Amino acid sequence: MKKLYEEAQKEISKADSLQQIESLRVKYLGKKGKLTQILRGMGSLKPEERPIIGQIANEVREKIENILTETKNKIAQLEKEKKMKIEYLDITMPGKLYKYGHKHPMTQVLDEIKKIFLGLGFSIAEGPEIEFTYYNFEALNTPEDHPARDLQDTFYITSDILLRTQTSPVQVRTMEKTKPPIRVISPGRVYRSDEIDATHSPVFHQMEGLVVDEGITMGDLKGVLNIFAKKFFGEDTRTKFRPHFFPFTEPSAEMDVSCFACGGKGCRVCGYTGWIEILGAGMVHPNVLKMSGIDPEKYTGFAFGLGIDRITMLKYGIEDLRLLFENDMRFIEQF
Ligand code: 2U9
Repeated sequence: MKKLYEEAQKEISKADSLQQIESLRVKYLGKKGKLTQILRGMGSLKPEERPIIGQIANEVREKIENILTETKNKIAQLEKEKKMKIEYLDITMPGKLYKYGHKHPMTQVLDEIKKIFLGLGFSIAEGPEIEFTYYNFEALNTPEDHPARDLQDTFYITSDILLRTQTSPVQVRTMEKTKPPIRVISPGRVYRSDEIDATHSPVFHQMEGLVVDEGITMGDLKGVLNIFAKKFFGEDTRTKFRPHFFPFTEPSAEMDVSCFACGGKGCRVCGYTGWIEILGAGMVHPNVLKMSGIDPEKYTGFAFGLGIDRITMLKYGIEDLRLLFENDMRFIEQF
């Protein structure tokens, strides 16, 4: 038994894994282990020898158990240290910065403009981008010989169907199906057969507005568009209306705002004029009201239209329209 103990001690001291410890425990102390085998042989001893040998066997078992436990704890500690070394985590390291997406600059501008008009009691109207020629031109008092109707300027699908060149068809459809008072804005994509350059794209974005009710005047037009200009470009913004021509409005005007970059003194942004052209507007032509089933003797209205792409470029000082469509992350991330 002494030899057995020494042998066990030697083997256990060499063990370097928990599995080895377990197999050594089985080898020496298990049911078929070496110590059990010795105890089985006790039958051949003299009766007076048995308790003495039995006691020694118990002592040996206890001692082997002790060194097994001791070594097991040592190995467990070493393994833990090894694991800690491999899995070391520096909790003082700066965290990983997650990239958050955000809205496209043009969407941000459109959201801002929509919010202003929603606050003024307008609602949003939408309609198809593929339109009947009727809604895009005839219903808007744009005659057959108007240059905008030229094949060179408009994408026709058939002679009756085209890609809308303005969002006005949406308002025509609104007038057909709703009785005044009407207060709508119609943001959306529009198409024109233009060559791509720094200020032109065959697809761009517009927002138009329409108000129809009894007693609507040019004063209402100026009042609403003044509020819009101040809310969007800043409270100090002044506006100026210049006469213009559109087939669907009469009288028509273009609105300039005092330059938001220089306040009107003149700078590169406003081409040293102090003013920036922002939108077109006018009183809805009586023919347009009539064609959509609204009595021009009873009702009047005003309408306006602005280019979202252009306003976005102005607001952020973007000099090339193509940047808004290319989605180059180096550009997009700046907004
Ligand atoms: C109806 C009646 C009248 C919409 C209008 C403009 C003036 C205008 C341009 C701005 C820049 C188009 O994107 S742009 O090139 N638009 O100047 N739009 S009045 O007039 C309407 C609309 C609908 C029934």
